[in-house]
Amino acid sequence: MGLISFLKSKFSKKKNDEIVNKYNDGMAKSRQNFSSKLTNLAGRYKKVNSSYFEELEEILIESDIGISLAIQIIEDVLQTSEKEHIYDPNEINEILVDKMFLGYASKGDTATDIDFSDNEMKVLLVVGVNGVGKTTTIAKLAHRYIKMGKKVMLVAADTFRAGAKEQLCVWGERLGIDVVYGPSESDPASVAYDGMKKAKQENVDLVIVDTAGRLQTKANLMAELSKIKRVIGKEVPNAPQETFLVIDATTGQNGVIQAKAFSEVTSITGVVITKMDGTSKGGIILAIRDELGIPVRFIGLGEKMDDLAEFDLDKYLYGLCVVE
Ligand SMILES: Nc1nc2c(ncn2[C@@H]2O[C@H](COP(=O)(O)OP(=O)(O)OP(=O)(O)O)[C@@H](O)[C@H]2O)c(=O)[nH]1
Ligand SMILES: [Mg+2]
Repeated sequence: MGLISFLKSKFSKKKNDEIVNKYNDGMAKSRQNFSSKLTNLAGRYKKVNSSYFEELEEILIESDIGISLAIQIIEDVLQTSEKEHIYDPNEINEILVDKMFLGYASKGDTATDIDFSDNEMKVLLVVGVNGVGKTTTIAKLAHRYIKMGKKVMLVAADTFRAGAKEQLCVWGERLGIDVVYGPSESDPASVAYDGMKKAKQENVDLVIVDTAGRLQTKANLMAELSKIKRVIGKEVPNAPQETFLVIDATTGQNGVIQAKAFSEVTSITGVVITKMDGTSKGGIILAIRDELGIPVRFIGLGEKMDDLAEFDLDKYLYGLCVVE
């Protein structure tokens, strides 16, 4: 059984599953774009040939899957087609989704959630360029872990943008949790230091540190991240255990460039892709995974507090490829 059939049988029974529906709603634009192109292509050919594969490759590239992964996937599909004598376009499209699955899954670790099993305080540092959705994602993550019964604290280490700490404080109030902040334009590392001190005193389970949006091309701002990290590590052993890079799905291949630049200056343990609901090119997740191997941990599927889901490859591919 191909993956599409498997996903259909896995998820069609789950019409009332909140998370499956969230993926499906949030990925509607991408699905509309990607699967309608596949259906249209399959409808125009009785039997696949080299121009079919060229068009198929074009569809992958247009979906932001990335050129090198698109080429690799098409080569894999071609090989299977020849080896197993499969030339029916619909069957080829099924094989395509299998290969997309492998394109992600074969790149290593797929761990998603933060591991609280050792009962040590966890520190999560959130980084990314301006306006990608860092602060909103922090609020969504805090909401998620509060619901799981964790004690969460926020630290406003974005001392740069006017209104940044106020924005985080508004979220803190809504969530009913403490936010540690310092004076405007103070050193973000010193706010991080105060945050760690307070978090230890208060015995929190998870501290989430918000940072200023920084362009990957600004060396001094990128160096500042290392300083924030060092200070956190001095106060809390092994921290930050997690550093999430937030990437806006609507920025396309630029997201891959950002991911490369950030991972060169600091170790990233996970990527959060936001605004999946705002793009019709949902393939960006596969491109980032292909280029960097870093697992996508969460995806943002809307602006509300609940519009965040743990990344799940099956649900993602179902949301992207399957029309029922
Ligand atoms: N549609 C949609 N909008 C989102 C999502 N995540 C964030 N946003 C919106 O993106 C905008 C920017 O979000 P912020 O959280 O302020 O972004 P930021 O990265 O903290 O921005 P800076 O601190 O200025 O660098 C806001 O209008 C959010 O509501 C998402 O998953 N979907
Ligand atoms: Mg922010």
